Amino acid sequence: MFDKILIANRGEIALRVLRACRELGIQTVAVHSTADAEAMHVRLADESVCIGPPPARDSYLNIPAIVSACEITGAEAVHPGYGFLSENARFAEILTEHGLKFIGPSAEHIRIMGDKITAKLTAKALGIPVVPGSDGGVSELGEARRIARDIGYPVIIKATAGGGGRGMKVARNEAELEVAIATAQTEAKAAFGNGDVYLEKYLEKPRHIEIQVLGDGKGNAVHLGERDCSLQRRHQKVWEEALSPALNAEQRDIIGNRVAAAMRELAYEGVGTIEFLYENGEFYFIEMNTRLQVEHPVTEAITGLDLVQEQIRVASGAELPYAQSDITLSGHAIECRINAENPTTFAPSPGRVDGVHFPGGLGTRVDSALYAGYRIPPYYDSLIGKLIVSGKTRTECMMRLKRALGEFVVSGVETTIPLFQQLLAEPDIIDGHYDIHWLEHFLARNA
Ligand code: MV4
Repeated sequence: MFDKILIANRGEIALRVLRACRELGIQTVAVHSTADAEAMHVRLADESVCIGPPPARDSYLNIPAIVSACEITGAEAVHPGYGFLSENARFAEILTEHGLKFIGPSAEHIRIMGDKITAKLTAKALGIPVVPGSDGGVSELGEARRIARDIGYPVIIKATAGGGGRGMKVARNEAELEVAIATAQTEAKAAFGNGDVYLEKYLEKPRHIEIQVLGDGKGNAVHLGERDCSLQRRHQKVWEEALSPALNAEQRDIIGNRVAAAMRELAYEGVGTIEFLYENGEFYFIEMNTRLQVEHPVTEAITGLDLVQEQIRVASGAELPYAQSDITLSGHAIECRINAENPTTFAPSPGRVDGVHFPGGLGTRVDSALYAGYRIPPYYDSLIGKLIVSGKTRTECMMRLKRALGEFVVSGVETTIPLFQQLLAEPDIIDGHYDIHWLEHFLARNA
């Protein structure tokens, strides 16, 4: 096991990783920008190193500064958290070249999944169901027309370097196809420096269901059930739950076992998430995330596993000590992402947090780096905390969530807490009847 880990992140996820390290008896090194000198992750770590000025490109994305911080402190491994360098294959390689361990999958696996065309071809070859479309990129209109006629309109054009919803265009008929492809290529080239695009059947009202996996890089892998992340605004998840209200145990076993078998074949190391669109009882692979995700706590709640400790154990060379049959998925969990934003306009609301009170009690978890007097800097994302409730049933979770939101106090800045109180009064939310467009429609209705 490692003696010392450097945490290359900030905010709630830096605390999350720090807690896992401490429970494993591992020393922690925090890194921070000058804007984060007073941040909670710096206060709680055993040591800290300032790695640059406020803009992330000069600090949390500054690879030479992070490698130097490892060398200065004697850290043996780096946990990247999510965002920032967590899916940067070059970063993983550079750490390896310096004799440091990247806590996560191999650079090769990060690279494969980072290119959406390669990811989809890989998934298909591994027996994972994918959205019908071009097998590979499309560069010329005639080819695109043939594929679109074959799979049927509407179709969607996506950038291979995209992901997270950027660089997508829908064409509802052949007349719209030419412009959609040209626009997607131009936008992809400008945004990512790679204009390659591919084509898929456009699914009108799917749910976003993702499967959590964990592998040891030695051919052992398990799935840990799914999360339903359909409630999103502008491709930002707002509410996540495990398990999905839309699936039954048989559907879960079939897709879960497929995915776990694929990860064994890849000899995947670390945690990962296979994202699917789910419509009319069918799963369609769209992307794989090769990092720990924001919403991992709902999976922890239904499995009893500490996913960050598991990441660290497999990174240190341990084999998975359990098989799929040892994993039990029990109860229900819901996560609300709380942002420092106006709950109606979603305008960021940085500034001084005058006071905080976190809810507590059975089945209530708050992951947050806030404290009274903390100044939320304007340079980073606006996530200030996650409320995770768990219970025996979804109904119990909904009551617990309402109770916990009522206790939650953050004064001095605006937060999205009132949005969740509104959502809890919606029959569709109460019944679990929502798709990927539900939240945007709700917000448009209530604007
Ligand atoms: C789609 C789709 C419909 N059909 N692909 C958006 C983010 C990216 N990860 C994939 N996305 C979508 N891909 C096909 N073939 C609709 C979306 C989509 C979406 C997906 C998940 C959650 C929210 C979404 C909101 C709008 C569009």
